[in-house]
Amino acid sequence: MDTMALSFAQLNESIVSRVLVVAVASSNAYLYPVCYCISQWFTMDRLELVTRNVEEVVTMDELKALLENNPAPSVYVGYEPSGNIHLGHMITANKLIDLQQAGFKVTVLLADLHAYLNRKGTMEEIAKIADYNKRCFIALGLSPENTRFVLGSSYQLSPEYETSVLKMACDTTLNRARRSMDEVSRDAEDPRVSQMIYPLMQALDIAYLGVDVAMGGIDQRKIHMLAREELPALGFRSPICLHTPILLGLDGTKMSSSKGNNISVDEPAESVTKKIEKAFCPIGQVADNPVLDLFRYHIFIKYPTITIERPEKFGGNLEYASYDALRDDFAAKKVHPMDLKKTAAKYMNLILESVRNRM
Ligand code: STL
Repeated sequence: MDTMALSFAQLNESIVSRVLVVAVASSNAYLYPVCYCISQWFTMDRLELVTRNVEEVVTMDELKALLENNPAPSVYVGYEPSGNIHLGHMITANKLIDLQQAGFKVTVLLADLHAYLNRKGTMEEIAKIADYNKRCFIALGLSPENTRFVLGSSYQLSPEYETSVLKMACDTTLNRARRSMDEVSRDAEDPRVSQMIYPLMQALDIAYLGVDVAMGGIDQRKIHMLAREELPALGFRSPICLHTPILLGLDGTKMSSSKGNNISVDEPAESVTKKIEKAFCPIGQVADNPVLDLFRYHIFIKYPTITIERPEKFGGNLEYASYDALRDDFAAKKVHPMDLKKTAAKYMNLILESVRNRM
């Protein structure tokens, strides 16, 4: 049974209900009605797990109804294959793992045709990268048995799908398609027709993958709103959307691979430590603090308690069992940025080492 896949960290969180819901939802069909009742009793805990560290839910009422009525709903996230899997991908992967623990069936779309439409390479180049990405996501902790990986081109070239694209192209104004791409496209100044097809296909992916929930970074929200509006006219359901935050880079400015302000899954430990040690982290500042964000979105997800090691003369070690407690002490200047950074580097390297060992 799937409970075996639950880690000690999750058990430590002592939310027994989650374990029960997952165990029950994934056991046998005869138990379904009983389990369904039990799972309802625990809906609140499931909702908490599903929505933690999420920036936006569209809509919360629809999500609550889904959780109440369906012990095994489905969710997908799409990625353009990328040679550089980094902290941003890790945030969505962590969220997918939460969703798996909450009983969701997870699909990861390796959106090779979307990468092509966004002019990221030839289809051959993109196919190799997609394969590497699948290995990365499994190494990041997505269960290979319970995750469906789908290559976009495996269904997006069917006559049915293409007919839907053309139908949606008739229904959607050029202005709307262009605006939906504001946050995601390159060459916003000189957009190609391919970049107008892109959001229509992304909307249709939700329908063709048959998922209840579309997840992505908050930069995907305009495309998701387009999907919610346009899909019903084609006879499909409007999806629930779950948006994770897009964080700043370690230097406190917008993340960008050329600025070296991000961390890759395959980055050597010394480089991770160096980047974190020179990260933006003013004394007592909580807002837009990328080092605190590492604790919130990466470290506390994997480690229920963390220790800040300090010499006795600086007050000795500190232990924290929640992000909020650490954040409050940092805000009160009880934790110095240098100690916060050293601790972040230690835990990030432990996390990344275990990822690398699984690749
Ligand atoms: C990017 C960066 C990123 C997300 C995406 C692309 C998402 C692409 C996508 C494509 C098709 C879908 C869903 C998502 O159905 O963070 O360049």
